[in-house]
Amino acid sequence: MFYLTLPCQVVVSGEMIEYYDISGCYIMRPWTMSIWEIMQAFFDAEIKKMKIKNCYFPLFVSPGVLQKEKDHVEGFAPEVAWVTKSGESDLEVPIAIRPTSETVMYPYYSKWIRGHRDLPLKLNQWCNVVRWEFSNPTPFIRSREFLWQEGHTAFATKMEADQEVLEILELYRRIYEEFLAIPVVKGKKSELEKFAGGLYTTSVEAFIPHTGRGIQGATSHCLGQNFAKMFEINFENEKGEKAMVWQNSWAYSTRTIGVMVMVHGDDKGLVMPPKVAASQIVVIPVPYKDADTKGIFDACAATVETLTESGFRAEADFRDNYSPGWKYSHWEMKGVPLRIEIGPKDLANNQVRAVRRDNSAKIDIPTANLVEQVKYMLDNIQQNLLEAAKQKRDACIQVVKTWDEFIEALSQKKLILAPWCDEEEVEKDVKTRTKGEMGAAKTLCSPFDQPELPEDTLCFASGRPAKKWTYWGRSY
Ligand code: 86X
Repeated sequence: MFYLTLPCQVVVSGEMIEYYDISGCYIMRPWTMSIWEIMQAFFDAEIKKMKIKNCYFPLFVSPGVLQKEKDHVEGFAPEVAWVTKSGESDLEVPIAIRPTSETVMYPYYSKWIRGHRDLPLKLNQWCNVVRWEFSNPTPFIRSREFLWQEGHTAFATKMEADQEVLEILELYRRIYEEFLAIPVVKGKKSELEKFAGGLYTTSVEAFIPHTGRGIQGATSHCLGQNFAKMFEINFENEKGEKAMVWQNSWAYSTRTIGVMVMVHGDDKGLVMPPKVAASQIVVIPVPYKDADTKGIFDACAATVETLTESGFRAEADFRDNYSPGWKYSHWEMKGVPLRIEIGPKDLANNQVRAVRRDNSAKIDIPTANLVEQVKYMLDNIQQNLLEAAKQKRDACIQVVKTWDEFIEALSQKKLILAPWCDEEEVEKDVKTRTKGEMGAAKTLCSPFDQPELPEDTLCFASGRPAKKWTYWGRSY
């Protein structure tokens, strides 16, 4: 099963993850959590600009409420975890742990929304959720507990809901491209792949070149009025008539961090984009036997201070029980974007040596230009990571017109762009026809940015008239 694995050794030796004694549960160490916090600070500020407010609903769900949406819960039921005991005694009624919070929140939306002046209601929560998955657990990508934000909004009109779906999707694109340096495609999910409880689903889709798999990066759903019907979320409109709200929900999770590890990691370990790295620069003293050790250590401390004062995240590794060589490979495994070495020669020349993690380039920087040069290099690393990831991804995109080309591209682990008739049964048929030990092919999304589709183009799978270009592939 190597083709599926996120390099587990890499996240452990990079000090992101520690394994735990419950399968599918992982300890997220500071090197992980600071990435999460940086993305959270960005997203939280952006949604506040959109007048979305934070709240916190309970972790526990009563069985009655969970059953309320039984149509869409039914398929997920095996994944729901239950608390059945307190101490030695059985609970009178078992209590579910939230796998998502629709059933927890919407009864209160029904209570809080009365008239059009109560709308829009725009809430978000940062929390953990539990889904007791049975297929092979993977840190970040498929864990039984994960962190996410879930936004749940209600509007008087579909137009407002439609607009918000895309605004949120744009924030997700920015998290991936501007912070994690991962190129994504924005698009719409097929009827088969959308959230069944909703009207339509949009997503950002990433691609992992070396496994040849697509991965859904985040989703922004328009729920339409389905949940409003189920939970009786009604309001009196301006004309005094009873109306149903239009709802959205949207989420991104700690899975984003797994995508980052897989897209940028290399044979030396993790590669952190500077924008999310807990430490952007590590400063390592390189003392020789007769050298001025104190002078070198002082220069390291001064370097960290200068960089910190200028707003960079920098630290020195002064540990005396490890050699400089050991520290180099340690910080390479952790993926710190920039390493600064200071030895006797550097001290004598009033310079430091900088080594980039992304391309191993070594540059001597005069101490006087330190801040300016480091800023330039970090910006350049951030840009280069995105550019390199884009080139690798684009090299995997294969446009196909026929079934034979499709099968050939699939066997070459390509990200396939094909003209499609948009029929559900055709997608199901593609799934059955591609079933195998590698997993079936499915649609990833229909990109909003559609190439031109000549009028007489046929669907690659059914031979009927094609309606749109769609990305296909195996996925996580
Ligand atoms: C689907 C839908 C939706 C709010 C989002 O994608 C954005 C944030 N939720 C989540 N989904 C479930 O509804 C679900 C339900 C149960 Cl009961 C479950 F055990 C697992 C689930 N997984 C996904």
